[in-house]
Amino acid sequence: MKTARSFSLVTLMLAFAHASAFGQSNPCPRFSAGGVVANPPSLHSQSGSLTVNLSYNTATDAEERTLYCFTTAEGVESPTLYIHPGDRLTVNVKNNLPAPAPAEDMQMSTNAALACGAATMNTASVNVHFHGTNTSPTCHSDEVIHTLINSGETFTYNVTFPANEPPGLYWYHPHVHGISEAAVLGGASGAIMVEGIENLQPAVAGLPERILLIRDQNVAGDPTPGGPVPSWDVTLNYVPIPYPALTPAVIRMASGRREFWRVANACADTILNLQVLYDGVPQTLQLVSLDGVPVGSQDGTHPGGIVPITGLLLPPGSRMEFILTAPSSAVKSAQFMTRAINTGPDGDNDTARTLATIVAGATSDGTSTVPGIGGPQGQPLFPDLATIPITGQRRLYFSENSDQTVFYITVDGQTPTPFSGDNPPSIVTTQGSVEDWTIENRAMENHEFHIHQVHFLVLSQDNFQINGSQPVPVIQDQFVDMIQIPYWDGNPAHPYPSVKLRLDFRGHISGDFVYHCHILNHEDQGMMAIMRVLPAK
Ligand SMILES: [Cu+2]
Repeated sequence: MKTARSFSLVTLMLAFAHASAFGQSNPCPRFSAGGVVANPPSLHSQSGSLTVNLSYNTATDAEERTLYCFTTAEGVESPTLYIHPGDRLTVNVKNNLPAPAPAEDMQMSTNAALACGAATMNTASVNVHFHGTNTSPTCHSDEVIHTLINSGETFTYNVTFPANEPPGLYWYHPHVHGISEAAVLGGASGAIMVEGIENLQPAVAGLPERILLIRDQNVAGDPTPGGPVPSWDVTLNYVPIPYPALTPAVIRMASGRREFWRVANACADTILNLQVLYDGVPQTLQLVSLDGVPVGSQDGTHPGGIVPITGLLLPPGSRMEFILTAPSSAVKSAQFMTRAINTGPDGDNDTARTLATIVAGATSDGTSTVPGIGGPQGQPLFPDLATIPITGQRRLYFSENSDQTVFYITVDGQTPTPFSGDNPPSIVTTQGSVEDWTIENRAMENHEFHIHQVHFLVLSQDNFQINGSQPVPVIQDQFVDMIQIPYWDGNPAHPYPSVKLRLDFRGHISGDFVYHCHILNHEDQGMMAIMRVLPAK
């Protein structure tokens, strides 16, 4: 097949780029700037299960940046894990990082009974979060509060996906509080693909499938951000777009052909606002899915629908999947880009960058292929949520201390407290509840709300315009697991920007969920809290 052959050629070219950049010994190889983008390697479940052995490694690149990565025994880095709804995903994680000095050990929790894996945390600790998945937060599943895998240790995850997990793009990354930003900036992340989207969104069946993970990393030399200097560099499937040259990566598409793009903002900190331009004109992206949930499928009465958009703000952690028609031969220049973000007076410098130049030719390079229609549509995970009576309402807010060294997410009326695994849950509810949460931003920079274990329905986006921000129309009434609340302008006469979300705890999952800002620098500095979902009696 043409697709398969072109993929292997690209793989060979990229393998050469690896070797020339680092030699054979670097366990976390990265591509050279200007490289051709190819899908990550993939592993597929069979007969209801997928078992993966991943080692956690570190290296230092030529710019003295610390890299981190998950690799298989064969040296496959950050594989995409393809599973079906209802499958069991087993991940055996071996931490290959060198042991730090004993003085670095910190107590993760003072309650030894809560330990999951190692009891003390240090700078070499790791764990794994299965972002967006509606899986259990128990030890050996999607648990991040107490799970620690330390240097030399091996730990097994057995994650059972529900039979009604929405098909789409999810991702995995380390989530040890205090060092999650460093691990994700280091590149230790990969995609999880829950299969079957073609049965809910038939328009994608048989199309070339392009998986794109946008990551961030420190800018070489650590220049002070501002003006043209971004707070972080970004990479596209490990092809860097480094400041100051900002050389874009290359995406090779078959001229005029449609592709299914599955894009994750796998950045630790960088907010993206993605567009595709042909000769300067924003192209229509046929939006298929947000955060792993097919758009228009939420009410359970129809499988899905396509929403045309010309771009989308994508918070860290978020995913968008869309159909894009490749440029015709008449197009002179084509770019996949992120626009600049207004993050607020106290925010980061997330600058505009061309991520890739799109080159249209005879073949679609570096892609795989979406299967044909054939499987079941599955049952909706969140039936009737828009119309069901709610059982409670809450108000939460993001805030920071005056010198921006401590970050909080607080239930209104409680005392702002930075996260600790020893904190009691800030919210307690019971399985079966349906709650509306208003989340305000009382800080002068953008924050990005995420909760583990469940998606939420976006009911409203309020007071965004006080600082010139705009609500994001396409996420209204959709299920997502990430939402940005833009910054407050500091004017006491102005209301706080806020969102109203409906959360569904009727599912099969109980236990301690965490919610936090997905700018991981903020999460590491305290902007996370625990909610406890008690099992239904
Ligand atoms: Cu934040």
